[in-house]
Amino acid sequence: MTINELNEKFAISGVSFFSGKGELPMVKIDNQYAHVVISLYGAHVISYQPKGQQDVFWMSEVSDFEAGKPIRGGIPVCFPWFGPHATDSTKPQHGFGRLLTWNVKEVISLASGETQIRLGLQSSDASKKYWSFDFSAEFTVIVGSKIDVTLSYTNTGSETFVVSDALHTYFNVSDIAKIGITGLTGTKFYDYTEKEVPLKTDSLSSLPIAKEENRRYIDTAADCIITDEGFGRKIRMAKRGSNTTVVWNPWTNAKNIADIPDEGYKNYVCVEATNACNDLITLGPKQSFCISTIISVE
Ligand code: TA6
Repeated sequence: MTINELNEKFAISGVSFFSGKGELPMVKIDNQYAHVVISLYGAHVISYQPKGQQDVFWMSEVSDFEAGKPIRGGIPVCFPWFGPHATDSTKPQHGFGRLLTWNVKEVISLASGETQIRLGLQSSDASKKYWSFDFSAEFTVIVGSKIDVTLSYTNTGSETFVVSDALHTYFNVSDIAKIGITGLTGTKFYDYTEKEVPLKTDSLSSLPIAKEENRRYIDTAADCIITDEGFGRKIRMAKRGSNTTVVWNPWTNAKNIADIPDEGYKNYVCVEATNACNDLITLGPKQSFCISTIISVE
């Protein structure tokens, strides 16, 4: 659909579609609570700015905005696998959900004054280049004093499939030297900064980002709180349908990542609602699953 057609069919008060960076179709939502921008390419939340606040999400100023490449920052959707493909290294890291354009299903204003948008993605020739299965996925965002983001997917075929997934959120922070992450004390994690990926237990009361971190915490549904002394705020990341939480910051390895400025790692941390490791999702025909992240500023 063209931008005009999207606006004719789905625009409501405070919600409009536009051609964003790289001419990617995007939607902006303004209501009494917040300003949000979502790219239909990747079903990718680019910005969430609650009234009177800095953006909650970090976006790389050198991100690609180009079909076939992921957007760096905001909330990339990792589906139907998280990380490298299990058996085929030619397949894209983190699946193809972030590499295809999703269609708009519905935009509504809720009685609470919140705005809800639903996007959809079905299996197609494009998805079958990466994954042979039949599926239908939905991406729902509710914009209010919290942003509530849900990825749901259904097996619409006749074969069982196994999925790992993530809502791979990049949080905008004043300076990583001024933050601490709580909620994971005593939780076991695989440390992906070490070649052998050892299983460790987090013994810290608050996790600082003072070196490269790539932790996959297992068996946890707990909220995480990022306390940011520089911005004088706490960001809460709650979740549903996720038993793995990933914390990632590349530290100075950012200089080897083309779409992150060399010093860009100082202004974000990823805290991700994930299903990975021992927490894979197996869906038989007609079965569905949902993962959500619910983010607010306190
Ligand atoms: O969630 C952490 C992670 O899996 C890291 O290993 C790192 O590679 C990151 O995601 C970013 O992945 P991307 O493909 O977006 O560069």
